[in-house]
Amino acid sequence: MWKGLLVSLAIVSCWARMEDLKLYTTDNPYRVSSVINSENGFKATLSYTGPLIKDSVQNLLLEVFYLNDYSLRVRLTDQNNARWEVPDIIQKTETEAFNRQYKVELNYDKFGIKVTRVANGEVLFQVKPDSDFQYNDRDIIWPLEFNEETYLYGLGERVSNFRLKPGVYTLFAKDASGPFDDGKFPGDSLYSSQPFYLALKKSGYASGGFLLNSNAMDAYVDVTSLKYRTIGGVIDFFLFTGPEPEDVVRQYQALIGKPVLVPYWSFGWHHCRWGYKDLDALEAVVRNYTERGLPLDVMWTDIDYMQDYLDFTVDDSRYPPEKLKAFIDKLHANDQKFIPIVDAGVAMTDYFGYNEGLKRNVFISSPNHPGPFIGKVWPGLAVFVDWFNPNATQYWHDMLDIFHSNMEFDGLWNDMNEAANFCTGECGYAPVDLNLPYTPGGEDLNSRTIDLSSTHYNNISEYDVHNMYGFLMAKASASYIVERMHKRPVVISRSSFPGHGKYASRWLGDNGSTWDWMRWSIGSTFSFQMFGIPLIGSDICGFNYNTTAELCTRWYQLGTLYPFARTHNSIEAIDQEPWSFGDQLLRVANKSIRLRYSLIHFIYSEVFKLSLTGGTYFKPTFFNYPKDTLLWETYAEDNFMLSDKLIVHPVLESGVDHRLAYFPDDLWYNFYTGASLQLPENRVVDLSADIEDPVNIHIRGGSIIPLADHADTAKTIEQLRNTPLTLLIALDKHGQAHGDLVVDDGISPDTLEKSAFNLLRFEHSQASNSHSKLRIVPSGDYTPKKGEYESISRIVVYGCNKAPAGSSAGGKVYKYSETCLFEMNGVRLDGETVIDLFYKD
Ligand code: MIG
Repeated sequence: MWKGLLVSLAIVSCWARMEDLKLYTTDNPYRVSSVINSENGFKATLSYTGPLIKDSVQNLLLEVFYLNDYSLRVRLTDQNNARWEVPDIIQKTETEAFNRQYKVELNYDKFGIKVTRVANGEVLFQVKPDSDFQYNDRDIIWPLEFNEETYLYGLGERVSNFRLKPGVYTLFAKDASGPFDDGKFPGDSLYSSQPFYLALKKSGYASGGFLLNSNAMDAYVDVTSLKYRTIGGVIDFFLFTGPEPEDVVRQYQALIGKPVLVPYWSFGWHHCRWGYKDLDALEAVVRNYTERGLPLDVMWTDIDYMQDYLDFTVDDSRYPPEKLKAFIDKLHANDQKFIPIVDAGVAMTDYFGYNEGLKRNVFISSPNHPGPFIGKVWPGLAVFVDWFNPNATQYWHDMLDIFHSNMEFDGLWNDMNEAANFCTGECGYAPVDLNLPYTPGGEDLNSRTIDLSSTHYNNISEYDVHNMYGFLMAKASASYIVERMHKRPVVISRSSFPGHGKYASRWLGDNGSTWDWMRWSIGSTFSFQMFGIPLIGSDICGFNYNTTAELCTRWYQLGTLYPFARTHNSIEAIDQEPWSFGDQLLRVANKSIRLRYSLIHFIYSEVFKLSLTGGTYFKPTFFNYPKDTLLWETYAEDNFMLSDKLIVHPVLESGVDHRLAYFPDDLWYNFYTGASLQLPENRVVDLSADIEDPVNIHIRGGSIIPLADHADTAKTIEQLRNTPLTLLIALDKHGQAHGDLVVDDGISPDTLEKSAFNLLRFEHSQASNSHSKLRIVPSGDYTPKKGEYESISRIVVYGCNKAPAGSSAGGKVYKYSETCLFEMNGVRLDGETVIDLFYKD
């Protein structure tokens, strides 16, 4: 019996009637009682009435909170005993709903809950009274039914199609390199647990859900349903009503925290490889970049630099301190940055990192003996920081201080933080038998990680918090950069958990140098955009196995458009530096990096805005066209959009010089030439894609994009802060267009709190047949330094079918087929400005 709580006030009185109705037997043994309604939700007790199962929680407290008009929280906790709950992730939520977009109904007999969308009555999810809902101590099932075909996305981390096909997906952080996950039983684990999903129905309406739970779990995806099965914690479930995919993502990120503001330089070009065995090798790479006229923003170093793989140490013989200092000083003098790796495992050997941690008692405790848990990683035996210990962050910061005094890094790379362990459980001991009623992923959960029976501060069990290790390590690393270096954090971590993006970033881990892996990187990038980690990308040219000239060349064309653009390579693979395969790769790499450079203000501005509003930057095209069902699957992952302005169709296969490209119904211009695209009826266009040509990009009519002048000669993106801008205006069919530019110092950590940025809004509209106006509306409090973002050099108009006559800024005008060019006499970008553009009638 479904009963709407909105209309029901006399809830408690219904209960008597329910008493008589315990007739049908279902798999769900919980019965509802004591419902108490309140303005912002309701509470009830669920009592277990099933057969005697020793693990079943007897009395559950159900709490439903109407967080706001679009978000709902459903909590189920043990009324009698405390259970593990994930701390400190959820941001303060309003709990104020005036115009709720959802309706909640509770089934009064057997427990059941149904949430529908007010706008069209569709079921957002329901837990049916006859479902296999179950709440046993170490085996909880939260079965969501969607009632009609529903496409599901998210539920990371994995390498898979963006849309999750029916199957089982495991959420348990693990150092596993792929393979491609098609949902076959038992599920596969990867570096992170991200229990958020996006659901899309044929109506074109999207919703989302998030299970706040850090235990190992499986997610069973089916055509019309999703079932979470977790081995502990509580059910703390959040629903987001959208209705568009981008709305769902924003609602989710408002809950877990919007992305941290990262520095301008982090959008530059990053170079990395494992196996540069000494400082000479690093120097040679930087020299090669300079000598070959290639831009380089950030140089990285992998574990090679460490002394015996000891965290916070530098091998003095191979990286002599004075030469190393000079090397980093020179990078900094050239506006370049330096990022070293720091691994999770602290070597268990007589040195300051280990001794100091022992003294402060900040390591995870062994289940087998007094003292720290002992695993094995690169340095040999190793121990692991217990991030729940209140002294852990201070310890970590103090160690990083020592490290920073030897190697003046600008950002940090956190690896092996799932946490990875070369032993299964504790080295030298048999893993403690978990004796689980159900094992997510089907394989012993102690395999190659910290024994789940190990303990943290306050007796917190590794069993409950395993999935949070990487997130907490990255958070502590990020707070070092903010608190002790007073800069915005760049922490590129391998593992993550919901809330990670509020502090740190990610790369996609060990991929392979294959065409498949390059293609899969697109869907994985989409997923992390939803998870709230915009600064993300995969190893360009591929990590494992040998790349080829052609693959690497195509990967530059794609990868230089990732939000985070870094080439990285395994120690075992052949060289893949941009000069390793002859002139063609070198030329294309250079052109591709410089294309990114020309877009740098657009990239920075769009990602910056996500820290204000949440949302995605590098996104599936259907996020902008949610009703176009062909984009959901057929054309889901062979193209992407940058914000809502650029669509990209990269080449993802070998041996071709053109590709078919599907376009959603809109006005599109070739980004490079301004030629408007003539769409056939099926809107599939055969685009030429010679390997020497820049990647196919089209700009949507209605967009304004600021382009950096001198991108073709700059050595770093830092230089492009001080060059003029060209405004690219692509007209929609009404002659309108708009876009944004964020101007700030690009580095201060407190920019948002101080509102020390200027968000310039460009608005183009038609005043008459022969006259249009470009309005530049600034908002915010940043005063540019001299020369910074000073002026507009040119305005280029795509879709301009008249001859230009002049502008209020003076300067010459030109007409090239469908485009017009207005030279500006250094229009300044500081105050509110209107530029008039005139055309011959
Ligand atoms: O066990 O530091 O994913 O990027 O180059 C391998 C060496 C350890 C794994 C990382 C990879 C890195 C490598 N690391």
